[in-house]
Amino acid sequence: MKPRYLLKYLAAAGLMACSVASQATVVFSDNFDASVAGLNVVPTGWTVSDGTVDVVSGAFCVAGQCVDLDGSTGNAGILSRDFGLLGGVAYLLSFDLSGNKRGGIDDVLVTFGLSTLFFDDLPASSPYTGYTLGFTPGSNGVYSISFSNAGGDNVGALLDNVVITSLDGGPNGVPEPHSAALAALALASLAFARRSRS
Ligand SMILES: [Ca+2]
Ligand SMILES: [Ca+2]
Ligand SMILES: [Ca+2]
Repeated sequence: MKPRYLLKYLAAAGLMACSVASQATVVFSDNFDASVAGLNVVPTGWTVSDGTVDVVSGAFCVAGQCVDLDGSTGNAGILSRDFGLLGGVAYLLSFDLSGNKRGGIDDVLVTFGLSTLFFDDLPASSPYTGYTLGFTPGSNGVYSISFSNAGGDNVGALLDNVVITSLDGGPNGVPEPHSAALAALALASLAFARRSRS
């Protein structure tokens, strides 16, 4: 394909990827079912800092596997993950959280970018409930979600089904295709400019 046609093709593809008005779009989801189960393991794709978490299964979970936010080392970890998000786009984090089912209470701090949600004295008997936390970045950048169980008695709150959706209101809520399309456009423009000059 000649560069100018390639450029037109990429431009059209880029515009399609960038300008489709989005309803709520799932940007990320993890039900932890693909992680390796075990004590003091790091769920696939996540980071655990300042302590440990467990990946457990069965009756502790909504389905399949889930995360016990207090591992088995006497020091509850911080489960986190980074995302490239677009400024001005409203995102919504949703997740299912349950008390630990084995007695006692837990405090859990959830963050999404600059937004926070704190569970004070979540009792063991608290059933799985869906919670949401919204965040609209002021500018394009890398932002984190994190789940932090206080204390360290090896029995923590249980987490399953973490989902991030982009809500209507931005030019495009899906970060990766957008930046990939822009990068492709930039490369094509560069190639085209080089070709034109020679
Ligand atoms: Ca699960
Ligand atoms: Ca544990
Ligand atoms: Ca606990």
